[in-house]
Parts: sequence; structure tokens; C-alpha cells
Amino acid sequence: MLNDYVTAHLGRSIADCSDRELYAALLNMTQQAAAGRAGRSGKKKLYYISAEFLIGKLLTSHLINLGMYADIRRELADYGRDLARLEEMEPEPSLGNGGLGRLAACFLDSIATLGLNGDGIGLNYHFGLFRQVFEDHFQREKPNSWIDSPTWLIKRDVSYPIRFGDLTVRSSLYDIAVTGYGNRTNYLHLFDLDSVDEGIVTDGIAFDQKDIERNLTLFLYPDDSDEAGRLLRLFQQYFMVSSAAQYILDECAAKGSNFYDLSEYAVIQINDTHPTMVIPELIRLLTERGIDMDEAVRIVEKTCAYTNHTILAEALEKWPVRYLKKVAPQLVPIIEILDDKVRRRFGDESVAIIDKDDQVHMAHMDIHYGFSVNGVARLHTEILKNTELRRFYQIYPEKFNNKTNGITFRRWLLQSNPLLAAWIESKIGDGFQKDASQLQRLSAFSDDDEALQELCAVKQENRRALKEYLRETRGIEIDDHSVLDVQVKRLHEYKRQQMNALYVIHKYLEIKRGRYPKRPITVIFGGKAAPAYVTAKDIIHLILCLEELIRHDPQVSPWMQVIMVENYNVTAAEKLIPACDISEQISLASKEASGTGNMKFMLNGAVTLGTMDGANVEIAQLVGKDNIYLFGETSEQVIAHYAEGDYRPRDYYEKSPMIREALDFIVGPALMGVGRRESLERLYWEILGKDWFMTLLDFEDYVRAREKVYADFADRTGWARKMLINISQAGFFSSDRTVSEYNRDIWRL
Ligand code: 26V
Repeated sequence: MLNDYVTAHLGRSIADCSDRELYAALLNMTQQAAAGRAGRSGKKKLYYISAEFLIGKLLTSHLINLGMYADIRRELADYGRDLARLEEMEPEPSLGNGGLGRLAACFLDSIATLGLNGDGIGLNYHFGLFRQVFEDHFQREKPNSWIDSPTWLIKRDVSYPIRFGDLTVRSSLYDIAVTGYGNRTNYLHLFDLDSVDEGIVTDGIAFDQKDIERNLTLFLYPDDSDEAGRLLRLFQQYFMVSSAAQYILDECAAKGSNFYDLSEYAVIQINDTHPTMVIPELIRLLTERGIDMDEAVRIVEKTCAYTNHTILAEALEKWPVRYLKKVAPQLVPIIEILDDKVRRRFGDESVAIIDKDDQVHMAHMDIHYGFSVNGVARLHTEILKNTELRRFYQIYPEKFNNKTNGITFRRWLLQSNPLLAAWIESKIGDGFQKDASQLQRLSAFSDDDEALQELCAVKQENRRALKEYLRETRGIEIDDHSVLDVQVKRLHEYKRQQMNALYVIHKYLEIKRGRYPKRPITVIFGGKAAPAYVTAKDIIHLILCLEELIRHDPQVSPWMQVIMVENYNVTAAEKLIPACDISEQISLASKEASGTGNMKFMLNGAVTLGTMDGANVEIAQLVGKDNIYLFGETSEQVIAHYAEGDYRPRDYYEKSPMIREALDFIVGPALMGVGRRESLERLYWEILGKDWFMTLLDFEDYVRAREKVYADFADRTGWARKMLINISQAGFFSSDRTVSEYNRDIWRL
């Protein structure tokens, strides 16, 4: 196939093409194959609007979904060429922060795979999220340039006027094909602004935040520590939803909608509050087309659905009316009408859209003017109903529903762990590739010693592959006979990377006292911190200092190794997860809405060490208490601590010599010799004086649980059985299941 293509287009055979030429040829061939498949059909269509789509590299996933992967690999091999090398040439777009963006990408895959009529709509950020580099044990941010030639982006002849007060710009549309596994092709629509100028970025990721025409789509979530940054974010949001709303109305009109029947043609899923302005924008556009206001509100109410992804107060968006007047003044009177309707109906300040400080509560607008509100894991939805959104649940019980998150098994098993996929197929056939629930049939092998040994061999082989990857791409050597303990995710205090780091300190001191572990431990961290999030950056500094200290300590380094992987992204996740033994999911209970990394690790045979938070609760129920390590206080206890205001880190520090020793080490001479005093002291006082996410509350129980994990790991057969049970129960977390539920209960396509 490929050889015919390069012969026709380049006049040469595969053997005589450069890697770049082969990569370009494969990309073009794949684009053509994707475009040739059915799609764009069906009366009603889902529009999944999201500020983030963390899609990862696309070549392999397209080849797998189009059924071309094995043939292409074989054909290349016949000419002595390696598909893996070509895959590495592709730059990874970083159009997302973490779980929320990756979820959107997994959903697009499942929507197309299930043959549903649904597209994504977002923004084409030229540099995406920043690329993380470490310098002097600190994070520095660099632009991640990914729009290279050849590219997956297809320029469309579609453009809309976007009015920012006095300034009108025009959006342009770029599409990326979304191929279903053996099914239709859908699209991810990314809007961009032609006047954006990459040349204005200087000194890392700094740029003139006021020059909207030249900066609008440069970066995802630019620094919002000052007003100019926050305004830019709002400009991005309005640009996205105004483009989306015009596009949706055009498509529906072309299919015969008279707009009164819009909800028969379109359903809009609002991914967190970032796209919320689509509600007043659609109302505005409908009234412009001659529909009266009350009727327009009713139409939009039937069309929009909202997903909540966090209960963290600081992450629930509120925008000052003053900002909206600058960015989209035409929306302000509409939002005032929406607020007025709510106030008349309920007379309750706590559910108002515009509060007494003139702040617009985006989630409130979604809940009043959408027909569905969903959380992303069972516990999270319960907390929304009973605590955070209690009053709304009383008003609209019928709108609330849960959709526990999922992940696409195409990328997170078939593509990233082909060895495990082949082993599973050898045991239960290939039916699991389309129907993940068939993984349960693996449990028949839980007492089959030979099968368990094979499973250990698969893990060992993946660890060897990781060792090679880290050596070649990062110059890091890992011990491939150690137990691999991994915490990879965005840096945030509620995720408690600092608690993991305190354990590392504790273990370091134990080893110094001559108490060696049964088997060497490799602790891997990875994750980016928001550029203006000081504590998160201090935690990275602590981890990097520990890495350095331990590497140079001849007594400790044979027993424990700490590695913080630079620029953790989808590509790194695909290498790390298949090799991992222990999956650290240690958020403060109630704070992690779901987590999706936890599901990826489970599917790849890692055992969870975690709190009863997010989807960990559902994992625990599925695998049973012998196949997961739980610790820490429950979400009810934690919520009570916040309500009572009775948590004081100093009490724990004073009571526990273990805590005191570990925490004091942060400001002791050993680390001061490696790191920067200002940063280490700031972190020390943050934990001792405030510790808003209660690290010290759970620390002793965490140490107990982690020691138990390491002890159990020594029983290889017992451990392999735990791996097997985790894999066999992971089918529930297929995003095919999640998306089917969205369709059954919300989209009704
Ligand atoms: C946003 C922000 C923004 C400003 C300051 C701090 C902060 C903290 C958290 C967030 C999270 C925003 C929403 C989000 O990304 N939620 C994640 O969604 C995933 C997919 O549903 C879910 O698995 C994660 O648990 C949840 O954190």
C-alpha cells in the first residue's frame, strides 16, 4: 500500500525515502483513508464543546482504527524500515492540561467507534500548553510548537465574524479527522484567528497579553494571575463559543431546522464551565434570527447539557460583569434577563446567576439553562447533590445524573501495550477489543500459575522497554528489577505529590539507619505545575532536590531511586503506564472528581495505592479489598473537617515523631545543600502552617499502607494474581461504556 503511494507521489520506493518523507506519506495516506469513510450523517448531532482536547499523537491511533496498522508495519519492515521511528517524528499537540482534556479525546474516539454522529469543537492553540523543562531543580516554561508541516489540520473554507465590543475579528476553521475503530469518521473542529502572530512570544512563554488580534490562540490557559491574563482567557472562551454557535446553527439550518426545532438537530455538551457562554450566545443568535426571547431561552434549555469536573471552589468559574462588558457586551443584557428570570422564580440569592458583587456564576447558568447536569464518578455526583450543589439538586432533581468516566482501550491498551493485548488475546480471544466487558473472562486464570508467570513476563518486558526509552530520550538509567511506583498527573496540592515526597524522605532516613527494603524501589513522578502556582512549583523543586540528593548517596541509591520525568504528556504516559507496578492515587478524599489515570494503570496491571476518592471508590468495589491498597480518612470525615475548621497540621506534627522528622528534613542541611532556601522554607511553612489539603492528616496511614504494598510485592504469584484481577475488572472503565450512557440518558442520538 505505502510503496505504491510513495512510488506514485515521489517516484521512489520505500527503501529510498527518508524518514520524513515516509512519515509525510503515511500521514497523507491516512488522511485520505479517513476522509473516505462514512460520516456526516444523521439528523441529530452531538457537539462536544471543550476548551481542551488532549489528543496525543495521532498516526498510530488512526492506523489502528482504520485497520491499517499491521499491514503498514509489515510493509515497512520488508524494506528494513521501522514504524516506531516514524511515530516518533510526530510532534505531540498539547491542547489540554490533564484529565479533563484527555477525557474529551477519549470520548471522541468512543463516539466515532460506536458510530454516533458527534463532533468536538474547540480552539487551535498554536503552542498549546507550555513544554516543561527543568533548570537548576526548577520548572521553566517553553512554548510547545506542534503545528508543523505535514500536519493533521485540514483548513476548511468556513469563517465567522466574532464581535468583541468595538473590535470584530473573523474565526477560521481547521478540522482534525476522528476515526472510529472500524467505524465512521467524525471531526474535531478547531477555530483559529489568522492574525495571530507566533513571533510576539519572547523569553519562555511571555507575550503582550493585551494584543488580542495577535495573541488570541497562542496558548491554552495563559497565565491568569493578573487581570490581562484573565481577560485573555475570557476572550478565548467567547471566540470559541461564538464560532461554535454560528457553526451549529448553520449546520442545523442546512439540514432543514427552522430553529424552533433545534433540539431535534443538535445537542450541546458543555465540558466544564469554559464553554458556558454558548448559552447566552445561542439565545442572542436566535433572537437575531427573529425568535422572541422567551422562546429562544426555551429552545436553548432543551439543547444544552453540562458536565461538572470539580468541586474545588477556586476552579468554579465566576467572571465579573465588568469583564464581560469588555469582551462580549452584547451578552450582558441577555445574562441579566437570565438572572432576572431565576430571581423571580426562586427568590434565592444562593442560586442567582449574577451575585451581589456583580460576578457571573457560570455553573449556575449551566444548571438553570441546561437540561442535564452530570458528575464524573459516583462519589463525585453524590457530593455535588448532597453538598456543593445541594440547593440546585432540590430544585431540579431530574436534571442530575452520574456518568463515571472512562478511557479508550484502543489507545490505552491496544496501542500502548501491544504485548499485554496479545497476551489477553491468547487467553480469551479478541472479542475484548470491541467489547471490554469480556475482560472479565480473564478471572478464570487467577489460579493458573503458568498464565500468572506469563503476565509477570509481560510486565518485565514493558519495564525493559521503559528503561530503554528513558535512557534514550532522557539520559536516565532505571533499575529494571525494582518495584516501580508511579505518580503522574498535574501538580496540585489536593493530589498530594508532597505526601509522596514526604514518604520518600521517610524511606531515605530508614535506609540511612540500615533498614533496607526487600527490593529496590523506583519512585517516578511526572506532571506540570501552573506557571503562577507557587506551592506546586515548590513541590517540584523538593522532588528534584530529593532526586539529586539520593542519586549521589551511595548508601541509599542502590535501594531507592527518585525520578521526576520532564514534560509529562500523553506520549510519556503511553510508555510509563504499561511498565508500572504501583499506581499512586492519593488525593485528599472528596477532592479528585474522578481521575482517569487510575483507570489506565488498572487496565495495564498496576495495583492502586489510594484513598477512597473519585473513581478509586468504584475500582475498589470492582476488584475487592485484597486487590487494592486503601488508606486515609473518608470523604465524609474530610468534609466534616472543613465544616468544623478543626484540622491543624501542627497537632499532627507535634504528635508524630515520624512526621516531624520527615517534615523537618525539608529545611535540614542535606536538602539546603542542594536546593534553594526560599523555596524549601516556603513549602515547609505552607505544610506546617496551613496544609489546606491535609497531607499530615493521612501521612501515617499512608506509610503503613505503602509498606504493606512493598511487602506483598515480594510474593510474585500473589502479586500477579492482583494484577490479573485488576485487568479483568477494568472493562467497566471503557469510555465506550461511558459514552453509551451519555447517549442513552442525555444525547439520545
Ligand atoms: C482547575 C483549576 C483552575 C484554577 C486553580 C486550580 C484548579 C484546580 C483544579 C481544576 C480542575 C478543573 C477541572 C478538571 O480538570 N477536572 C478533572 O476532570 C477529570 C475528567 O473528568 C477528572 O478525572 C479529574 O478528577 C478532575 O480533576
